[in-house]
Amino acid sequence: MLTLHGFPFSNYHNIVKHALMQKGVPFDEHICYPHSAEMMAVNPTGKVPAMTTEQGTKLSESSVLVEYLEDKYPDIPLLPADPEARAQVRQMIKISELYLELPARRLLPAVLGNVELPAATFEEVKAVLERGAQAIKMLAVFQPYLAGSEISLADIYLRYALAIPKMVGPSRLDWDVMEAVPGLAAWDAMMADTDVARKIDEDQRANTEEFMAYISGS
Ligand SMILES: N[C@@H](CCC(=O)N[C@@H](CS)C(=O)NCC(=O)O)C(=O)O
Repeated sequence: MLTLHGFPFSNYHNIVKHALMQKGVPFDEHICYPHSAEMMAVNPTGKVPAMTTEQGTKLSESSVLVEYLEDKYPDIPLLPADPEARAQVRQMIKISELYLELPARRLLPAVLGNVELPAATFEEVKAVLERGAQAIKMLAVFQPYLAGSEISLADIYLRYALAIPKMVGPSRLDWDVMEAVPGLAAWDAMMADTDVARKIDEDQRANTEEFMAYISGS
């Protein structure tokens, strides 16, 4: 059986877990933390998540993993068939990663580790986040999903890419992504109101204590 390696507190882990569950692909969840010997054995970067496929191939990088799932298990598609529409879904995935998740992540040391960051970092992060939010505002159709009437990888990716912007925006930047993009809050509530999302959120809550212990020990 396919194995997903990582931990349920991780938003990147949950992108892949959500895609697996949405597609109904059976998998084992092997709980391990970044840079542990177990993780290094399956992912040379040591980051979460990684996957061992049914064939035994070890793969990493969340976007690569969800694309692999789409290639390997096409029965329940999460990308449109039309190449133009497929590219538009991938465009929203890329924007979610580069202009929302990654810049907001730069503030995690301040939030989780009480590290003092220079004011310029906050300004830089806010400028990139505003650009990401503006791009999603222009690209997403919310009918009711980002790319139209069917859920796609863009919806799954953005749901978890928003985790850190939602946390650091109001508390550190005096800015709220949920207000910056009309329709985003309703879409987010709709995405949360599914069996798959509820299970993932429940697993995340259950992993919080262990994850915090990992953070304080690392
Ligand atoms: N580009 C990677 C990012 C994964 C990532 O940053 N995962 C976090 C956990 S949410 C991690 O492993 N952090 C440890 C580190 O950055 O060394 C992906 O898309 O899978």
